[in-house]
Amino acid sequence: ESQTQTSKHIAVLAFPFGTHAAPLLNLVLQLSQACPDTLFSFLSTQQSNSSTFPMKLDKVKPFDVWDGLPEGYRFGGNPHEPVGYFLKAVPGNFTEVLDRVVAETGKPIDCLITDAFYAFGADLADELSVPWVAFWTAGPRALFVHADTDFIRRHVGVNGPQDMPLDFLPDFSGLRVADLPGGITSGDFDAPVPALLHKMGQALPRATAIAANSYEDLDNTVVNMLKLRFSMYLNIGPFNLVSSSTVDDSHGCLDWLSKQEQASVVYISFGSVITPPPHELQALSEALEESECPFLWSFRGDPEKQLPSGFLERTRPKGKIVPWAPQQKILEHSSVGAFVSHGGWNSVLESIVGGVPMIFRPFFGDQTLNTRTVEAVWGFGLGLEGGTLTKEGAVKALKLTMCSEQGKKMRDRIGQQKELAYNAVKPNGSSVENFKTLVKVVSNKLTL
Ligand code: U2F
Repeated sequence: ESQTQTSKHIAVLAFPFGTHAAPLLNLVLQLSQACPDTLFSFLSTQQSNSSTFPMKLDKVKPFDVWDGLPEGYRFGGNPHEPVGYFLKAVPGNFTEVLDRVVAETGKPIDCLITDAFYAFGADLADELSVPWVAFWTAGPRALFVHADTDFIRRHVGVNGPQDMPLDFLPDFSGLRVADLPGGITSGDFDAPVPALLHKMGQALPRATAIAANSYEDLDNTVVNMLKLRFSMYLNIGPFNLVSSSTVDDSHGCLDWLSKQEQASVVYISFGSVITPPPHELQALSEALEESECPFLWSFRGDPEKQLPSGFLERTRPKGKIVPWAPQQKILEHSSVGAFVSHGGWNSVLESIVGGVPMIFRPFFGDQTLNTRTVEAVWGFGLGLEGGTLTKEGAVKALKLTMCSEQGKKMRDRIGQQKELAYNAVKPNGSSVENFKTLVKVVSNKLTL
């Protein structure tokens, strides 16, 4: 049995919503390759494990924890609700399973890796006397505003002016209070996720190391501030360049793309959590028809029911709508000219690696921050006028991105950023070197 050959045991606690568990598992698979003598126990909910675990793995074992849902619970459409229930069940649901895993394997835990969301990782690691590695799945700038929430709140004031520039933070002058995630200066501070993130910001200085899915040259000023705040902040991404995932193209997206002209197609996806409201779906559909761009849409839901009547028939020659798409490969395809997205961090990184300018309709969390950062700091994407999808706003953004001088500039800038991303993962690149340091941390071989 492989377990008898492994000398170390690392426990991994995942956040089972959005695109969190998948990149964490990705990190664990990379670590498992680098530490063949280590057994990894990966704890998440049954639903999350069943969708993220690719196959039975020898040294990385999934364990299901309670999802916290009340008996007979039925999902009513609000994606934040199951998150709220789950957060009431932590950390008890995790520690219960951890105790069982240790008892069953006879292997005490040598290191704790958690989603950075879990501030309780600090106390848990102390109790176990092991290093705590926190994995941050979003961008450096979002981490920074959570780490500095108290300072920002004092400076802006609770419910302070939304249009106030954030120029009191280095390299934030292009951003405003309105671009911050909810729960930092306004909103319900006691709601489950804002409370969680506030605690996270306070606990993370206790982490032995923080690993993030980003790279040194992206948002470098902010990265340098994070390095001052934390004992060890390590960018080890972008993961879409360091891992090889299998491509599921059962809907023939890549074939379809290869029949389209260079940089002519608009790719649309709002990530794994969100579907825009009906009137915005209508507005985007009308804008696509008016702009006459070919489009590929990864659509969560039922397009027949949710898109305007006749739209599917009328756009069939130019458009392709699928329930799930091989997004990374699509964004790397030369036929794609723009990406309409919600601004999730994984999507931003994948668009950079594809060299595709973005148009954003942000919904929650870090998405508004990502939107403004790409638009105002990095200059390779656009927010929509008024922040939501209207026909006029979307037509304007599509025209600007696909066929204007400014669009060409955005493409040039993102092309340069793409090169920096590739450099980070070359042999001796910054992410590769940071990963080697992380391996030392998790195998307790670091001499500080
Ligand atoms: C949460 O993000 P989401 O899961 O909503 O969005 P992304 O971070 O952009 O990740 C979506 C992933 O799903 C993939 C896509 C990304 O890797 O390639 N995908 C796909 O393969 N095929 C499809 O048809 C559609 C998507 C949260 F909402 C964000 O605010 C956070 O930034 C993010 C990370 O913490 O998690």
